[in-house]
Amino acid sequence: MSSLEWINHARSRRHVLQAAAAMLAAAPAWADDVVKLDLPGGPDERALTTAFPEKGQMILQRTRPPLLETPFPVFDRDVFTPNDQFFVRWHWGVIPEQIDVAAFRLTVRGQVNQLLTLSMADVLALPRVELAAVNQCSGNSRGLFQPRVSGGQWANGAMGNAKWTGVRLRDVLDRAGVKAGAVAARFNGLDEPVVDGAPDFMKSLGIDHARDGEVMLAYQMNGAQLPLLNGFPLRLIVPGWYSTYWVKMLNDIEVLDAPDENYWMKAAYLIPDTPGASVKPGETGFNNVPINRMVPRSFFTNLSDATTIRRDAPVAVRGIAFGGDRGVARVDLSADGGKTWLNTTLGRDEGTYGFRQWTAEVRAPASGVLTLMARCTNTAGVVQPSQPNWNSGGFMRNVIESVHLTVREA
Ligand SMILES: Nc1nc2c(c(=O)[nH]1)N[C@H]1C(S)=C(S)[C@@H](COP(=O)(O)O)O[C@H]1N2
Ligand SMILES: [Mo]
Repeated sequence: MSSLEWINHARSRRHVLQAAAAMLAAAPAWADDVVKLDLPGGPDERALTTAFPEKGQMILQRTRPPLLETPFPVFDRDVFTPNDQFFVRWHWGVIPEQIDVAAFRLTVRGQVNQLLTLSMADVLALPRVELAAVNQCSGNSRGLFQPRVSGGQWANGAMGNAKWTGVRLRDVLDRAGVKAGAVAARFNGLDEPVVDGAPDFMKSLGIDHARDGEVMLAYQMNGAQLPLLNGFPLRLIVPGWYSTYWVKMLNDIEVLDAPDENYWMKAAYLIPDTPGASVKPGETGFNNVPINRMVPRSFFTNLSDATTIRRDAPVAVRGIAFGGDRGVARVDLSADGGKTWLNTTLGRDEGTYGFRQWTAEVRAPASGVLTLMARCTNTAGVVQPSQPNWNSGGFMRNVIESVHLTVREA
């Protein structure tokens, strides 16, 4: 899409979003169908919905503000998650239902030489960059925590991979001119708290991180404008970091000369400063730090505990993996409870921070149950743990995933 096409398309799209307005306000939550979930603490099933603007079928967690999860079979189709089935998460219910692109401005202020006010045309005129990256909620898979913790009970679908197109945050900051003594950049979007005095959602990055040339402001996702619910017209992309930092509908950047003490950095999204952010339930005496880099994960996409195979017949096994803040070095598969591991074949490398498909073939030697385990190692040598981590926030869930296949006689 050229810059002019982007702007024209944004204008013509406005009526779609107007229709969305009524929908978001009233939040009709009629269910098309239900999906079975394998969450230890329940619920056992959840509604599937197509009621949200620009979204296809999604798992409905909450209507206002919307929490929509990607149905897991979507991840088997492509390493890029389609925009209309990309998960959605907002903290506060006051979300603009339409954006007047002509009037939209991004402000850069604070410890800068000159205050910047950029229109979308100004943003589109900056050098264009593109990058594949996984957007994963810090609480993805929280519903699998045992003991159970409070918060959105996601299964594994609060993640997605997209090709993001936009501009470097560094280029924007350089235009404003970051002053010596700047320590962080704080990002705020157009959404607002429903109740007076509640903390507006804002996140910060250290100034060197913000200027690393990889952090970007995206105006396109998989070659199309961002869906409204995924942050139209502009959002922050922080490759390799949890998506709490990926501020949507971004319209304000403030360069700070002191660490950010706002609620969302100081009180929320803290993890134990321990290996894998893991502690024992009830444990105390550890430090907390803001959540940050992602860790490697891998998943089966074409097989589940509901799959039946035949003894001795070749079975194609497929999945996706990502390396967290690095690329995927390898994904290994075990059919003997982790005693021996077989190297799987990796699919095309679409970029360090994206999903990588992996494939293998197995045969079940005996009828009964065949358990398969998938384990990702990233290019820094970080390997997935065999035991799941635990913390009271339900953050950073990670474990070598297993599927239990039913094997019947040939
Ligand atoms: N403006 C704004 N940006 C936000 C949030 C929010 O509440 N408001 N939530 C963050 C969190 S916690 C997540 S998981 C991601 C979700 O991105 P998505 O809805 O595009 O999947 O948005 C992030 N950016
Ligand atoms: Mo999140």
